[in-house]
Amino acid sequence: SADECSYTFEEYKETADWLLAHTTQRPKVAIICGSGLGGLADFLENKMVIHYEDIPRFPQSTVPGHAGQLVFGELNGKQCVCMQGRFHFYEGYSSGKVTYPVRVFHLLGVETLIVTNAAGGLNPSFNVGDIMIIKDHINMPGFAGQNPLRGHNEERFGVRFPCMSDAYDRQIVRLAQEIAEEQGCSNILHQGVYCNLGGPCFETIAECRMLQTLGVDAVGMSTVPEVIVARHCGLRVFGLSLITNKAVLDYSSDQRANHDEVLETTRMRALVLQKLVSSLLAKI
Ligand code: 6GU
Repeated sequence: SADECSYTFEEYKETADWLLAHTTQRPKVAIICGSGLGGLADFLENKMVIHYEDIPRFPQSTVPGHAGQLVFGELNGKQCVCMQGRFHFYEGYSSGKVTYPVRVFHLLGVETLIVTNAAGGLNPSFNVGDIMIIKDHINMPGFAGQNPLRGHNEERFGVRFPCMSDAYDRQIVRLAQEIAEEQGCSNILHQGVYCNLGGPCFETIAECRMLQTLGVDAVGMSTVPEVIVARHCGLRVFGLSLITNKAVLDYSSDQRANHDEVLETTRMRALVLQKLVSSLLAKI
């Protein structure tokens, strides 16, 4: 169905066991790289690359230009696994497919999930190219019943009614803030609320105004389903949004949200974001 995690425990297990048999690496951290931010995986040492199409039961990437591979390796001395290419709901994947890798990571022994994304800035104090630590989220599709945990609850992953008031690990947020100060990039770093919409349309002006009224600082089309499934199975979560453009809030503006601007900003700032994640890894 469109929104259920309809896989059996054994299916996730089969994928995880296959991966455990095909690499000797045992990462404790998984990183899901957002659009234009997959370059992080290129910095891994002792890399082992596995294409999604070679992994049993793993969802397949269909979008040209998305790498579609898991990269195992060491970043700043820490073993990790990176998803280069994530699955988005707007591509037609069910939220069960979007979040499939998260449960596989859990079965691999991963304890911490780091998520990155490109997002539109709604907070007027945010500039294009700034980075926002996700301190909380609004799962907008959830208001209409679209939740990745809808359907049968697999108790081996987690409880029926998981708490979400501590979704984003506050200790890691503090560490990231400290590192940003050390690296001299705290002037472009904020904390805020991320809201996901289904996409693929960018928001109307009325929708942006509504989101701003609701206390949203950045808006995007990803991340929250993976975070919900990660928290359900007990992973610690840390998230970063790169503000790639400012959401349009004014009818007299001739700005238009577009994907080229998103990609241009990720090219400009990917290294700063990658450096932050890399330094953080050494400390978690
Ligand atoms: Cl303005 N909106 C959404 N939904 N996603 C985005 C974005 C805006 N900018 C980057 N990703």
